[in-house]
Amino acid sequence: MRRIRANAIAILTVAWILGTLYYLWQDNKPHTSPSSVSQTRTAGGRSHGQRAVGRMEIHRDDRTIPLIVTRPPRGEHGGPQTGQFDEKSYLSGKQLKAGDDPYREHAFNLQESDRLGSERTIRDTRHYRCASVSFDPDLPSTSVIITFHNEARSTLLRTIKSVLLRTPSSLIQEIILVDDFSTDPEDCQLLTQIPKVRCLRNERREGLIRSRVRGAGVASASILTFLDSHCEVNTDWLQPMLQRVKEDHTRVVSPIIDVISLDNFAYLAASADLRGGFDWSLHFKWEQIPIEQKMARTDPTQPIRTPVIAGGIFVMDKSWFNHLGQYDTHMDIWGGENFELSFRVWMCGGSLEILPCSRVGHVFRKRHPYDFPEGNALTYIKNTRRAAEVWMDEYKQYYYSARPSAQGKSFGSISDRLALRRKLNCNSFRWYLENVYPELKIPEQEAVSSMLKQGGLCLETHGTESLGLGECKGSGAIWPQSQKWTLVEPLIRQQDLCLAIAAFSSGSKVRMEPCNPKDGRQKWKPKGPAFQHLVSGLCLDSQPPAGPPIISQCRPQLASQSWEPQLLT
Ligand code: UD2
Ligand code: MN
Repeated sequence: MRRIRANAIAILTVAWILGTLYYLWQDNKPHTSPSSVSQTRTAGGRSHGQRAVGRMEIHRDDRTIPLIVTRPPRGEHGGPQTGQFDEKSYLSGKQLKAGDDPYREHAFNLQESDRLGSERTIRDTRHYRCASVSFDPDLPSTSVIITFHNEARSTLLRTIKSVLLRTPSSLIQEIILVDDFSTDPEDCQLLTQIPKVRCLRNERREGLIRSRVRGAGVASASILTFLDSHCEVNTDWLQPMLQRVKEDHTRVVSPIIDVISLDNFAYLAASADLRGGFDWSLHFKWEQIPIEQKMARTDPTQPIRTPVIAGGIFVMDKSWFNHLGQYDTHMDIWGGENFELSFRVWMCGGSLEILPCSRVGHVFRKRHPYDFPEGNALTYIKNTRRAAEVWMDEYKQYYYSARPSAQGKSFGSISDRLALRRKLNCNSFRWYLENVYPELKIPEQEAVSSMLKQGGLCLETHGTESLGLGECKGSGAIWPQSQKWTLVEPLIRQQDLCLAIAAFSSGSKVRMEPCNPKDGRQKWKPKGPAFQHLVSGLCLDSQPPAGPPIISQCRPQLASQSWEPQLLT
């Protein structure tokens, strides 16, 4: 028995080795029709006629683990053609001095980044099925816009080179660098020796928002692609995004953002099950795709709808960008613009998605390596306040509750943005919450204490059970407990006691009982100036005025059903 098992294992092993060798041979076989270059490009990347190193992959669950990684041959897709650019002298012009803290200037390990060089092999982190997705042969080209303020030369250069090396050159119209008043103008200027690279320099620090708008303003392609200045794009990152935007110009699309370690610059695959979300303080976070959507995803190459984007890496049609009002250029330096753009896109007729077959690496940092002229906190508050004031309607109250320090801070005029919102005829924030982000929990309504006034009289308790109308006895913040009511839907309460009906029929008395939110006899909702009992549909009525209140058919225009809550300050 044991012998048979051993033989079976040996046979399987030999078959596996032979299979592998055959696979490698197939993969290395010279392609027969170089003339068919770029007839159809697949996300697999190598169009016909290109030389490839052998590759073998293990497919496990939804991950692809290449054992032998393909190295893009120089000039893949016709790049990199770095022209007259002298890379060595560019990089050596700025290098870490012995003994310097490698994290100090950029909040990542500069020494490690410098050591890596500008071209390196990274793992293709896409799901293996992405390699067989095909794209239109006539995808539009794009202008890539990269803004930066004092970026490290080695990361900036690697961002640019990865774009030139890993993208079919016909798809890159130009790379527009916006130097946001970095200390050394040459960081940007010298890079224009690389074909397709343009450089704009701000004459003063503008921040990433106005810098991007400036870059977009000079872009000559019909599609804009924004990147941070410390990215590395992965195999065939651009085609899935151009395809989606070409099909529908109102889509704004992002890649999955992989992680480049800030310590050793390892390129790490990010989870493919995440989308962008936020809490009421307008703090961005990655969150799991809701379970129902996850279950419904049979095809891992399909787009993921996202309520917000992280902000730095996305592709958008240029006329759609302009039509929707670009960015709020009164936002400064960094932060908040991703919410403003995301709300605007969804509420004004577009959509946001993450494309799992597009991967771009980014160095996520723990702190900002640059200064904020007005201070980091104030700037974030100003920017997010502008987003909340323009787009969040009555829900902005939850932003202020979650970020009390925002109250009273200046945020400039928003009249232009409000006019834009009216002109574009955008949906309400409530629509956004219901249709795009129903998972965002709306905080419980805060308990409000008030008097319930009717004419000159107030609803009051007599002892623990009975109720009636009495002369209002208080002023300012000082009111007797017997006349103080707290409205927390569906309850109308006074400490631990709640307004309850005795029976469900018209004319039934109303009295006080220990609160129990599950008891149908205690549930009320406002109906104009009246309070309607939820189950019976009848309204709280003070007739006859001498006795306890009752419930009767709702006629909120009746004085005896009209309760005027008067907030206590
Ligand atoms: C994330 C976004 C970033 C932006 C930000 C919110 C990603 C990968 N990154 O922050 O793009 O949406 O959230 O605002 O989604 N920069 C300037 N001028 C400045 C400050 C920054 O040009 O005054 C540049 C900077 O060099 C970089 C880009 O703006 O290229 C984004 O800044 P970051 O990398 O510090 O922001 P990050 O990735 O923490
Ligand atoms: Mn960044």
